[in-house]
Amino acid sequence: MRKLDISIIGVPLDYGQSRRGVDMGPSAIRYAGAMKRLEAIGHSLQDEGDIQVSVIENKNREETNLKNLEEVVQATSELANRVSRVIENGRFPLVFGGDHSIAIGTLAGLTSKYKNLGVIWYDAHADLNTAETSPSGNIHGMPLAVSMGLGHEKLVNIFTDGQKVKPENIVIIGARSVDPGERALIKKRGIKVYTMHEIDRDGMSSVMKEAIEYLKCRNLDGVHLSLDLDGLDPLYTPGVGTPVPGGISYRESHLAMEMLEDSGVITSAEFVEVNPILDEKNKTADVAVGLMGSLFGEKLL
Ligand code: HAR
Ligand code: MN
Ligand code: MN
Ligand code: MN
Repeated sequence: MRKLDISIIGVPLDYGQSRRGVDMGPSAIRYAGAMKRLEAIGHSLQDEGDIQVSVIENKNREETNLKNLEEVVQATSELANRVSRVIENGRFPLVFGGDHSIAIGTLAGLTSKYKNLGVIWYDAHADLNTAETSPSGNIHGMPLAVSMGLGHEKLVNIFTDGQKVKPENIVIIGARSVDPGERALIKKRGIKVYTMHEIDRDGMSSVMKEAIEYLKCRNLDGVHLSLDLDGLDPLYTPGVGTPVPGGISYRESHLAMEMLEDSGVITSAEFVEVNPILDEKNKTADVAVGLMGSLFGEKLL
């Protein structure tokens, strides 16, 4: 098992969507014992604290249907800087959200080291909308498109200009709520997607085996895991803003994390969309920390 020097970064951002409470996600995940859990496995942990998230006073806000654009730009820019510093110090970035728009910053910061980065997007949603295709204007439905270089220029040009991740280096797992514009983009760019259909039909073991093989064939210098807790069925993770029934089970998710750990491919990770206000006794944060345990090498025996 790899012994890692892990740096935790909290991002209490809730401006990428419309429900309050997800800004308390980092606290909930810390409270659920993330540090102790990973230290017990043998890793060395450092908590870098939270990114400052501010309301931007800007009387001249541009006309756009993107909600809270300036706030998301500010927070994700700072996150990108922080992530790049963490990897420059040879440490493993582990980011706690916050809504999924934070991935714009995480992926941007990772480009300071990884020039051919792979991404596993564990999510009920594809998060491939742009201002033109978004049904909601919520930026948390856009981070994967932004990272491919598609969307508002202020988001696309965070940290460095343009594309951060190549479409063929992306694998989406658990999708079951995909908008028409996202479907078109998946087809056009040939993004690899394992929907709930493939997970039901072939089983998580086969899906993860294929996904890992697929990424290993791409000559990647790193693989980022972006885990949206709504990827799991709301039965297991009720504390999320946009629950979608028919999701990945608790055991399937642990198996997925265990297989990623066995593969040794993951070089950074983030856990997002934990909303303690919508949760049942911190259940969702507890599940998040359990999954981290499996991802970082906790064994049953
Ligand atoms: N696709 C919808 C939109 O763009 C919903 C996005 C959802 N939520 C997330 N992201 N939690 O995974 O508005
Ligand atoms: Mn808030
Ligand atoms: Mn998401
Ligand atoms: Mn989602």
